[in-house]
Amino acid sequence: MRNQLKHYINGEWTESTGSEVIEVINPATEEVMGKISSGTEEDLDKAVKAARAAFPAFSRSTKEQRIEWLEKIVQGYEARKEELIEVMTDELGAPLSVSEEVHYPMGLGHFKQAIDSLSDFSFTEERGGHTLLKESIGVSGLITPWNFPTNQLSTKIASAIAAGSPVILKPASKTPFAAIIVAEIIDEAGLPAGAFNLVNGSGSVIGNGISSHPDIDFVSFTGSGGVGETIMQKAAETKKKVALELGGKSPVVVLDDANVEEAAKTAISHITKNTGQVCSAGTRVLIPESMKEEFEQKVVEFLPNYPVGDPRKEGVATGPLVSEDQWETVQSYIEKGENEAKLLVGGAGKPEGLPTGYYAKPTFFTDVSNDSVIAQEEIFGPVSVIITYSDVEDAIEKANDTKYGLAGYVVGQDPVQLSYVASSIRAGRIVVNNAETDFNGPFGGYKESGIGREWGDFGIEEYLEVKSVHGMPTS
Ligand code: TAP
Repeated sequence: MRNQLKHYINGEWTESTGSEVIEVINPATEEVMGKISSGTEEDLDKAVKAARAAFPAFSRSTKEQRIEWLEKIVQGYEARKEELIEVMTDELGAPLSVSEEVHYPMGLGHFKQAIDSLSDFSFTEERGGHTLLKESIGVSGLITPWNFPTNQLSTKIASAIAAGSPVILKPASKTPFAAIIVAEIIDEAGLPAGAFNLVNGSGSVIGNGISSHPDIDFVSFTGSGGVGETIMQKAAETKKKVALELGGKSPVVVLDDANVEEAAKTAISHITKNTGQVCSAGTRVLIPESMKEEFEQKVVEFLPNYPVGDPRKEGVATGPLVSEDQWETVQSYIEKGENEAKLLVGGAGKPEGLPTGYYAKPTFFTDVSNDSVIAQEEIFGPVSVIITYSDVEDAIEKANDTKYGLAGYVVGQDPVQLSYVASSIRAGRIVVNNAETDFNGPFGGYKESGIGREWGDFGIEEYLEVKSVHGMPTS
């Protein structure tokens, strides 16, 4: 059992002022794996005061000093690799291989990238008639979701440290333990007291408190659109800046010269990796009418190669969903899909032999209309839809016929067509033929997928204000 009933405030693990606890459930066993404190407004207030007090010195720290802190965090993160992998498997249900190959390196990648980006970053620029100064935005509140326990908090924390902005982190209460390990790592890296604070608790108390707190200057949130909207409304009261990384319903455009086997594997990996609980997952497959039948056959043939099961068991590709609520939501969408379209593979209920744990069947629907509920709403589970198109213009129109714009994927061979489709999709990140992730590539959404960008130098900019100084003395 993992218990951490303290918050990390002003450089110390500090008793909560409240007595309520939140139980954290292992989604594979449905058992309580640990407890955290349900923080209070008083706890949050203490953390904000500590961050405010840290601000003057932290915001004036040198680039070299920030790089040194980030390097120590990288070393600490690497030293706790095994523990991070295990904890993410237990709290999220990610198979050990996914924790090791996806979650662990993504968390690490952002800290390393911040060092690279900071090395080349200029906080002062001469622009003819004025000097531009980039200065810390102030105290930043970070609210993170459960689906990538270290990725989202790492990109936010790394960028904030690079910018010299003190933070208060509120991790998702479903997956707090990886965040607690990261806090221990930061503690050992020797940041000034108050520069990093972690307050555990519910979204309704701590998340809400961060959004409306008059002494917090900026909120960076990743999660659902509904909560994003609430945060914007609350933040409006104190006119604070808000960055939102929300959901998506990203298209996978399969061009007519694509290798159909590769295209089927790509589509499958989007809903099996992390059990489809990925904001940028490609869950709308757009396929030429002429390729539909062969593509469907390949999906049905290859899907058993991505087995669902105990995330601690070797060979398992797909773990459970994070919680019972998430399981219920996914089931209701599968049931809707059964009325709206043709079930190709998968379906409602638990996979055979897995009565315990929040397991769902990886599911593909076909003959799907782009305006149906399952084609328009983010399901956040192992469910994908196959939609046909007549020509490339039709594919682009359908790809963009969504309120979201987080990501898009293109699979094919002709470089002219690939570039044309990549530049025509209205989304913040496009991946052509499963290209590798570049941690310096900005991440964020068009349309209702969000506001702002994270990762790399664009991520650092979010935690900065710009000041124009006219008549700055030159010596
Ligand atoms: P959210 O409810 O959006 O939770 C994300 C974070 O916001 C958590 O830390 C949560 O705290 C906090 N929060 C909740 N209510 C808040 C409020 N009123 N003010 C400020 N913060 C608040 O997401 P979820 O419940 O974890 O998942 C629900 C759906 O959101 C999913 O089905 C999926 O569609 C979407 N989602 C999207 C993403 C990304 S990356 N775009 C990630 C996760 C989920 P608690 O953990 O304490 O509730």
